Amino acid sequence: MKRLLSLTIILVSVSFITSCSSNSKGEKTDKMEKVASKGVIHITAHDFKFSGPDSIPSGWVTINFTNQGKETHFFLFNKIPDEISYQEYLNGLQPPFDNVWKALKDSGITKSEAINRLVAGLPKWYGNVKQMGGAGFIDPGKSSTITLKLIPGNYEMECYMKTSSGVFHYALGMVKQITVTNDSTNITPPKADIDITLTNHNIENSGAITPGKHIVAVNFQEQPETGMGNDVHLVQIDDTTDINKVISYMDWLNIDGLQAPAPAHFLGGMHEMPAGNTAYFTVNLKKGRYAWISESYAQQGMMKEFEVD
Ligand SMILES: [Cu+2]
Repeated sequence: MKRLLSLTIILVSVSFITSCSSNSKGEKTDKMEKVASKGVIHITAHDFKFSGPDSIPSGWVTINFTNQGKETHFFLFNKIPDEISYQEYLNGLQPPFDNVWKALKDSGITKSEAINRLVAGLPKWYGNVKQMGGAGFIDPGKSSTITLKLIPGNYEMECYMKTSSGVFHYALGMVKQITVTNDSTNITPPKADIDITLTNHNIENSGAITPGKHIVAVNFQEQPETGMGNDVHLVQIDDTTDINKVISYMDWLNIDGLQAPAPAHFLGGMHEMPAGNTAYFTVNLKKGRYAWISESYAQQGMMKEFEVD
């Protein structure tokens, strides 16, 4: 039986790729490579495409992710199995996800039926796809800096938020091929002052959460053998926030899941990585209420509310 790893991820993977935009690409790539060689990469989200380098070094990499769009975005890195090409990856994953999403939306199939259909429709190599982290959900106009350790290979990067009419962002062009090269950065991981540990399926944290800037370490202690992975996002809660709407929003299999408009403000986070990895993201907190929340398991209680004062 196939591993239904992050469905989520896959999801993402798909479709109509817009090829990288043409203008002064050589010059741009050159510039990006210089930046990348120092271990700091800049990736920008627009409605609906990513701009950033085509190749980045392996090892510890710091990525500054800016959302210049009007919608909530994120990115997730999927390491493509060695035996297939980027195009085969997209071609293999797009139809099952498209079909299942259409059936959920138009025919009202149940979520468990949707998962069964996905498992049946996914290519054999799907179990060899590795989700390798990425910047969590982030509001328009905001940016987030993450640091994570990448291994060389061929990657796909995607955003699978949905527009208000239920179209995945990847289908509109938010998908990009990235090569992680053998050249390694010399940077070391940052020193975190907040630690989060993710297990099946709980969020624990330590370290004083005060107003101001923090570096959050996310320890992927456990990941499920099958099903979707554990990740964490930071959501801001105020008196107008309907927390049940937020919980429902986190799961793409819900009709309103990941669909614009977002029911709250999202401030970044870290997508799933294999167990044993640690990755980092920065936050700048003001006084107020927040929650660490999981994408796939929020409905099972994988969230933790807290107050900054
Ligand atoms: Cu997006």
